[in-house]
Formats: sequence, C-alpha cells, structure tokens
Amino acid sequence: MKELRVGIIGYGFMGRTHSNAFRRVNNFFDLEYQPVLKAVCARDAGKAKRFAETWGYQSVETDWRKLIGRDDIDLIDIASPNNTHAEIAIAAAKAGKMILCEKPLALNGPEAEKMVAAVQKAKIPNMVWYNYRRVPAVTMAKQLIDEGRLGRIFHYRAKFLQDWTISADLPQGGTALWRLDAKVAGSGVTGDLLAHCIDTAMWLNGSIDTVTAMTETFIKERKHNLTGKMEKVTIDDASAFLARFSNGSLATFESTRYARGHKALYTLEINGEHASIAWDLHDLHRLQYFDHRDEGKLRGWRSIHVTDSDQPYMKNWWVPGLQIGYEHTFVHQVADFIQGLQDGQMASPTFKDGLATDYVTDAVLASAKSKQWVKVKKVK
Ligand code: SOE
Repeated sequence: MKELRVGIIGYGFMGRTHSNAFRRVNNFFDLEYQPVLKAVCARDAGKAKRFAETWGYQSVETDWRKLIGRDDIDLIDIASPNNTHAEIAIAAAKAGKMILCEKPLALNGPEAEKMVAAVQKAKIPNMVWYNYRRVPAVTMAKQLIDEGRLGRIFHYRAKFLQDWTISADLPQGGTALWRLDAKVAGSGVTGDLLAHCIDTAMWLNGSIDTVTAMTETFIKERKHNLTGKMEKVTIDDASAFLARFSNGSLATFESTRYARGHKALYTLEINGEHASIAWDLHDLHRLQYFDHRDEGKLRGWRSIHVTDSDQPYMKNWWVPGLQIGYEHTFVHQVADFIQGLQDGQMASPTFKDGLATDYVTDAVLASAKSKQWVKVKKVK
C-alpha cells in the first residue's frame, strides 16, 4: 500500500475527528493509499505531545512552517481556527503539499479566493471538511434528487440550532471559545453553522443567486479570555436568511446558538413536484421520503433506515440494520479523497466549492448589514 504521510495542524475537536478518520479509513475501505500519521503541530508542545501519544502521531512540531517544510509529509491537514487557514494553506500549496482544510474555508470570500488561486497554481489535491454531505442518508438524498425522483424543486428549508452560548457569563476568545471571537472565527453562526447548511444545499440543489438576511447579537459584551477585559461581541449569535436558488426554488435558512434545548439540530427539507425529503442530524441514519406517486391509500412519509448495503457507504460497515454515526462522515470524506487520488478526479467539496459557500455567507452578512437583497458572487 502507498503511504499518504499526514501532518496535522491543530488538536482540538476537529483534530480528533480528522485523526480518527485517518486511522480508521483502511480498516473499512479498500484503498491503495494508507494515511500515516507523521506529525501533529500546535504551539503548546506539551498538549501536542499528549495528542500525538493518544492518536499515534510519530512526531510533534510547534511551528507550522517547519511542518510544511518537511519532505516526509505529503498532506497538510488544517484543523486550526479559521483565521489561520489562509496563510497555512497558501504556504502548503507553495510547498506542493496536498491540503485538507477544516470549514469554513476562510474568514471571507476574498481570503478564500487567494487559497483557491494557490491550490490551482500548484495543481495540488485539496478538499474542505464539510462532513455532513457524507452522512449516508444525506448522500442518499443527493442520489434521489439526481435520479429526478423529486421533479422540479420548489422549496429548500434548513436549520442548524444550538443553545451553548446563552449564558452571559460565558467568555469569548481563547482555546475553546475562539468561535465567539469574530477576529478568529470570521463570523458567528453564519460561518460556523449556516456554512454547513449552505454547502449541503448547493450540493443538493445547485447554486444560490440572491439572499436577504437578518442577524442578531443577543449578548453585546463578554469577557475576553485573552485580555481579561469585557469586550464588545462582534459575532452574530443568530442568523436567518431567505434565498433564491438558480433553479428557481425558494429557501429559508436559520441558525442560532440561542435555541434552548437544541444541541446540534441540523435539519433540512426539500419539496419537489413529485416528492419531498427530510433529514435530521439527531436521527442521522434516517431519511424521510414522501412520494405523491405512491398508491393513494398507502401514500405517506416513509422513514428509511439507511443502513443497507445498497445504500451509500453502508456496505463498508456492519450488517444491514446496524447504524453508524457522526465520526463516520469524516472517515467517508478521507475514503473519497483517497479514491479521488486514485481516480485522478478530485473529490468534492474542493476549495472552489468552499469559496462558493464563503461567497454566500459574505452575502448573508452584507445583507444583514444593509437590510437589502444581495446578489451572491459566483465562482469563476
Ligand atoms: C460548533 O459548536 C460546531 O462544533 C461547529 O463548529 C461544527 O462545524 C458543527 O459540525 C457542530 O458544531
């Protein structure tokens, strides 16, 4: 088996999901390449060492430039906060490394454009970790849509609801809470949660033309973990927008971290002329499907347990009826990335796809500010 030598930057939540995927992929997927965990890079040497021991990385670096300079590494995996993605990715591309980058691709579209230009110039394989595409039920939704089963699409509806920032005592900034600091995160729920919804939506239903949005920051000041001072909160705590897709369908998107009782409720529903589909992250192995062409007296929503071997990815796991979960979506992403290397065809979402999502989130934030409909920039 050929080696795919990985250097990862970052050891947080995403560092763990990615590392788990690299470690498990060859146990379940028959591939020509095997990820080899060469090095983890983080500023805190002690924490990086502990992470390396837990996940089986062979070495530790504290300077990402050194990691990129190493000739025993083929692939740089960026699992560090959003404000680091662009600089690292551009340098890694220049060094000729393949790149996997955590979502969102960049702080904003203009930054993401530079990343796309860098990987295109270097002609290196690249991908963004929008993992929810690879929940088997979501992949199956894509298949049903592509088979034309829904007919013309009228509506797309998505929500991503959480409740973990309601307390005014929660500080902003620093290791675990950088998602509350716009300088590091780029934005609040728009870039963190709606970006997932937008990536899935454009994959399933094509590009988005125009948006009109509203955002709100409910807690205006929070103590900053790095300065110890009360500072203005500049992220959006909640964000909702209406959109028109290029195929003429209408959409509503909503996300918040203030929906008490919801931890990570990502839901989507698509209504077509013949059929509708719905999916819910809290019940991720089920796809709800309604087909108006069914015999009238039996017509109704079907709850499809997506665990059978003829359903996406499932033949690689257990036996029919036994479900898989969140972490497997990352394993699927690595499997598809490697399969893409073998086939000479880059698996999506590529940096270009990530840029398209950043253009939509930019438009959402611009619209919330201007209170006007905003046209979404198109990727060239
Ligand atoms: C935020 O809480 C978060 O961890 C996001 O950053 C992830 O992208 C999402 O999948 C789950 O929620």
